[in-house]
Amino acid sequence: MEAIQKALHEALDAFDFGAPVVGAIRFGQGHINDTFVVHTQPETACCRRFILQRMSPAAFKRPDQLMENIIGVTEYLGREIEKNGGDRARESLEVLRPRSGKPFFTDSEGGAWRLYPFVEGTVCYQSAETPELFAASGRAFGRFQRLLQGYPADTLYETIPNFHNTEDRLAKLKAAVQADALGRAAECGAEIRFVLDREADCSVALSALRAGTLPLRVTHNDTKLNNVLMDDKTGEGICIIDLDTVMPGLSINDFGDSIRFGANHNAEDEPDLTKVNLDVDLFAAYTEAFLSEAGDALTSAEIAYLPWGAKLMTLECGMRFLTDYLEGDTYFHISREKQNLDRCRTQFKLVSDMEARWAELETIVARYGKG
Ligand code: ADP
Ligand code: GN1
Ligand code: MG
Repeated sequence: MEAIQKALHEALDAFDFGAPVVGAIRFGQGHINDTFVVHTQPETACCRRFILQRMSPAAFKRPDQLMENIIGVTEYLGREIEKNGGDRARESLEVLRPRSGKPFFTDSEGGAWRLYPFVEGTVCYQSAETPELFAASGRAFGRFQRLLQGYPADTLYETIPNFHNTEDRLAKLKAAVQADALGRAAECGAEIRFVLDREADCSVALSALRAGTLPLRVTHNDTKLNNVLMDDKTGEGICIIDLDTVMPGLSINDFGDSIRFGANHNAEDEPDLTKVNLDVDLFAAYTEAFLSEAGDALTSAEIAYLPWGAKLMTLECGMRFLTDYLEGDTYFHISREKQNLDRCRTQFKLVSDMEARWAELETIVARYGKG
């Protein structure tokens, strides 16, 4: 039996699902955690589903701190949603504890597992099929940012230190090139050069933070389209998920990571780069929607720096894929050879597009920003 299957069975025994479990299968397209959907069959009601996840040991060294963050944030969000007349069971995640009463279960190999109700009546998209859909995700992430405005940021643990520290990501890439553990650096010459040509860019947002121009906020830090569940009838963004990286950070990064993933029509690992293009109409749709919810909570400097958020999150993510490729694909899940290199290349193609259309991006942001 695969090690994870044994651990999965231990985890299934550790939680009280309130009804017999009839199956548990892998679910979703996340790159980090091991996610399973659990089906149960109550005697009189219809099937209830749950999301059972093993948190990635490669990404998260302190699941205890991570779960403390998530419990704090989801309880706070739940109260804010109720105050605004919303449905907290649908619009926020709820951590379901194991029988032990602890926030998560630890299996015999040390793996850490958590459980959420499956948010029914929702769809998780891998690409922005329409501008309306992308806009709906923008409103959801903008609302998330606004609702967490009053959350005490100093109580949050840094679940991945230096997560969006682009200077540190650059240093890690350089170290991976230097070590060249698998002899892969030679085939990545163009990609390595692409980054080195943009070394100064890696400090733009961090310098603005150090200068006090950009404030630290409570941010999600992983605002991909597939981290928001959309209502299957109305298409509205309902529930923000994947809260592992909620930490103090920059609002422009939350905006930028959504653009990175969503403002083009092809997959993050598309090997044919002629198909990978920044769609400026999608950029505009997201910008308008995000600012309609978060705009009043942001300073004019944060709004002015939004194009930088898009470019830096895309450059940084490409650097992270490249680093992982050079180190032997130990962090991001892969399902085929060179997938991380392909992912890196799509990111750098999008960075080039952003640079070529920079003035348009600034005009769009100015149009929807305040003032
Ligand atoms: P990863 O960090 O690996 O991306 P996620 O927490 O994003 O893990 O979960 C992976 C996928 O599982 C999501 O993209 C989504 O499809 C699905 N998912 C996660 N939580 C829920 C939930 N509570 N209800 C429904 N689907 C969920
Ligand atoms: C990972 O967990 P997931 O698949 O939503 C990663 C993000 C990257 C993204 C690239 C904790 O996101 O930072 O931007 O892959 N999450 C973590 O697709 O490293
Ligand atoms: Mg995810």
